[in-house]
Amino acid sequence: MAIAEVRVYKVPLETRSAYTMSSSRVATPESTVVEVLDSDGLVGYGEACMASPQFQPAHNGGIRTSLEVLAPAILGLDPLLHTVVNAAMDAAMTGHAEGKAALDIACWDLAGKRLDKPVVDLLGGVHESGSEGRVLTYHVVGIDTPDGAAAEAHRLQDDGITRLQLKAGGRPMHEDIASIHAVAETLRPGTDLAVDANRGWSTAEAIQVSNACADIIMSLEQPCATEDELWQVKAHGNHPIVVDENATDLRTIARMISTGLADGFGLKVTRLGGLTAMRAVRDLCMAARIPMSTDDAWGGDIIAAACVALGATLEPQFSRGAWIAHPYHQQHYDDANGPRIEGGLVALPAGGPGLGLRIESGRFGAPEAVYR
Ligand code: 0XW
Ligand code: MG
Repeated sequence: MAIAEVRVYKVPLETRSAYTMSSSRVATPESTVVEVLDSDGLVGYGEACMASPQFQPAHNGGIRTSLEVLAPAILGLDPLLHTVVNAAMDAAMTGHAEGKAALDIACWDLAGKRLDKPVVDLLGGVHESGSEGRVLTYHVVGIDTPDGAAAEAHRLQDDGITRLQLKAGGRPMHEDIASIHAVAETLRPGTDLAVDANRGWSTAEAIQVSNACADIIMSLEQPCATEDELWQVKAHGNHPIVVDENATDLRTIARMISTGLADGFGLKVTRLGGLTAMRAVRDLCMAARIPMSTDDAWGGDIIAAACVALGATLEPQFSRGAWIAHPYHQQHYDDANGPRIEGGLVALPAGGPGLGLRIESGRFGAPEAVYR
């Protein structure tokens, strides 16, 4: 069976609760959903969605525009041949990992449906010490006052969350330090804290924050904008470094591991180019015993299902969690099976083979573009 048609949809995901990062406040990102149909009419779903134009060098309108080149490049190919599909996309266009990721994820969904297998099994299967396919997640505590951040941290831990990511940066450093201490005082045994500045601090600020919080067990996620700056913080700070926005590809990630810069990664499926590319990164991180997350910038049930499927294959000791945007937009493409957080975990969608979602035809309205 060959890829016969690609349909592209624009899906607004209105943020229902405030979501602030050092660089931006998330409003209503417009997700890109793709349907990839094979010659039998079987449909695979993929998705890519940026939270804001500032988070990383990608833009939701640009993702849909990149598909003008990428979609025709995969027509006629066998969607099970992931290496062939990705090679064709790379030959057609340099970069634009997010558009490639949407098509790659759709091919994994289509392959699972064709083989009557869940994507998690095609990726290697649920790790034997996992929680029966329920995957650890982490939850964000947005930029807020110390009292507000502490109250949210308490609420989330009451709900069973054991991984907190506190946003920081974009404001006077002393405000960040106060919020970090306030949240740290709420931490219960077993709750892990990452402080994520999303590139927002200077090296001096990051080092001063780390020194002011030297007694707090936490990690610093992407404190500064560049790899060189992360090295400075690594050398003069007191906390493990988690690399997110700078972790753009396998070669870079391999270097960050071999040189000892990264103590962990915040990895985005679409920034790496999809499940095919992220599977290789997963294997490297597991072999190197470096914890990683399996998440994305934003998005709906499709990208969430892809993140959870990959997250379920991680050795739990090295899983930083699979983050999903659902708590912030509260929308589902599949009301019954769409991923949601319960007790700090996310269950694998149980709607059937592939990503496990059952999405009704016409769910996304009229396509923005059709390639056949
Ligand atoms: C928390 N996320 C996965 C969602 C936001 O887009 C930012 C990102 C992160 O880890 O920085
Ligand atoms: Mg991050």
